[in-house]
Amino acid sequence: SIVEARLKALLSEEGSLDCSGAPQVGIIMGSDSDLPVMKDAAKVLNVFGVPNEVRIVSAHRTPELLFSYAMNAQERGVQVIIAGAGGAAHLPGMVASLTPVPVIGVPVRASALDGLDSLLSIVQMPRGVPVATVAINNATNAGLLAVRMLGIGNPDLQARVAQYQEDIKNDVLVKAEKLEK
Ligand code: RP5
Repeated sequence: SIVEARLKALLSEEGSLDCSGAPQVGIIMGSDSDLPVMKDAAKVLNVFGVPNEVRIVSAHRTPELLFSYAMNAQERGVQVIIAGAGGAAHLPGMVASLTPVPVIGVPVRASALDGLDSLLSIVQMPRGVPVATVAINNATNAGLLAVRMLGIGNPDLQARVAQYQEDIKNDVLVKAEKLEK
């Protein structure tokens, strides 16, 4: 599809690995204009070797698709859904209302309000329907949170998360050391 081709192009620019297999994580977004932000979630999952799929599913423009995606995700083996949207960002909350699968919301900076609209739309879910909301445009953290969730039942994956934490720590320490010299 056009979306897959665009995503592949965006990922290959940054040298990401391809990751196949039945998707454990679904990455969905309201529009292809969200792809430049949301590709970071796919990038993280690919680096950690977690099979994932990327789909455009709009709460407002394709509500029937939203229903069928959310209602079929669990039986298709999807264990975590990452949903990004901008503006009146109903996608993560609507998906969370239709599936028992945990949903991570990414507020995309898409409109005149600098992403605050998306953040508040996603984070202010009413009691009973949780969406784990990450920072504005931070699809990387959404990917990392999904990996941590899957790591609960997968010691190898959890070990890779711990290694990643070591790596980012060492990265800071090396930079700090350079600065001192
Ligand atoms: C939302 O509206 C999408 O998630 C996107 O962030 C925003 C703008 O969409 P486009 O007009 O660029 O398609 O539904």
